[in-house]
Amino acid sequence: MKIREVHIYTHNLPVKNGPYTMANAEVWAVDTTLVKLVGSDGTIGWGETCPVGPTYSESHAKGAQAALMEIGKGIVGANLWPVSLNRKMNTLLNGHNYAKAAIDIAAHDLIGKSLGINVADLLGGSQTDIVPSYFATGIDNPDNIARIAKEKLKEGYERLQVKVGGRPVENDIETIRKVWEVIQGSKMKLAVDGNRGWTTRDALRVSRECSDIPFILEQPCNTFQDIEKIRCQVTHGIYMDESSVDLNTVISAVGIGLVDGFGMKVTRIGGLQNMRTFRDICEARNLPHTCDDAWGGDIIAAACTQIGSTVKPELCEGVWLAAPYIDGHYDQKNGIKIINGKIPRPKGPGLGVFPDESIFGAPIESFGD
Ligand code: 0XW
Ligand code: MG
Repeated sequence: MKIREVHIYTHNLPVKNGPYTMANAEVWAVDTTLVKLVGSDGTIGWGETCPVGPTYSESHAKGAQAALMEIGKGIVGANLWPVSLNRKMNTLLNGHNYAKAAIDIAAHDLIGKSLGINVADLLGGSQTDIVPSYFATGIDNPDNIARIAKEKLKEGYERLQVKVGGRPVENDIETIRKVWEVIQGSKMKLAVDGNRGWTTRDALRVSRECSDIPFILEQPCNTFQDIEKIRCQVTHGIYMDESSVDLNTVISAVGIGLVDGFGMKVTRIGGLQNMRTFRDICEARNLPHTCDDAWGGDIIAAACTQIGSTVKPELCEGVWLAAPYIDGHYDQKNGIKIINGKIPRPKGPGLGVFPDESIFGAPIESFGD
């Protein structure tokens, strides 16, 4: 099957009860970018990419739009099967995984809808229809974060990611200690996410001073090299998030035993085709990982949930969704929700969601017929 039309849309998503804060970002609203593909048989598929502001990682909304404008014309008439399509996109633009991901996701949705197959099955088969999620806090004072930990534990979440960095490290240590007082003895797993915000000096201090608390350190410092520097000096496991920019970097990190797992974003790695390769590399080395994205509505949430459901359950660290921070859904009926810390997987064809495109207005660009 071939691509007949490509349409690009943008849509503003205000952050409910904003801002969302991380070591390197304070986000009040984001612009998401949507791709609608029409196949040669008239079937429609949707993709989405939504950087959480311009400072979280090397992606931003206008970059996604520009990259998609660059690629759009060249993929009209291209083969929809994901391996061919990704190779084609790479002949049209170097890099820009996070933009290509929207096309790759739309292609998976379209193929699934055309064949009447759910995307989880296209990706190898789901292991569960109830996918575990995890809650990520923002940056706040230790008592507030401990209160959120208590609340989320009660709601049924089995994993909590506490944001740190971008402030005196003593506040981070106090936050970790107060959260641990709340969740100690429960089933809740703890991740401490620096979002690149600590120096290696700070990361070493936190690991030393909290050596009695079991948590993993997620992207504590800015670079791959920073992680290499602290790797043998910390007692906590390390997960890489922002630095795992492509499959090549993932292979390098896995190959030298740099990390104990990953916080992974579907769009950063280039979409569902690359994500399934990433999933299989992790399974070969027994490495746990999440299946997230930085932000976005029902389309990206469905993509994360579908691939998350195919991960070996022991290695699945959860699927994070921006849904709690977004008012409304693109698909009122099948929109993705978190219930008691878990996500019921939509089982319809393709991604299992059918966006109401009137929400997005007119396309900013269209290619094809
Ligand atoms: C918690 N997240 C998955 C959502 C925000 O975009 C940041 C991200 C992370 O783990 O860094
Ligand atoms: Mg992270």
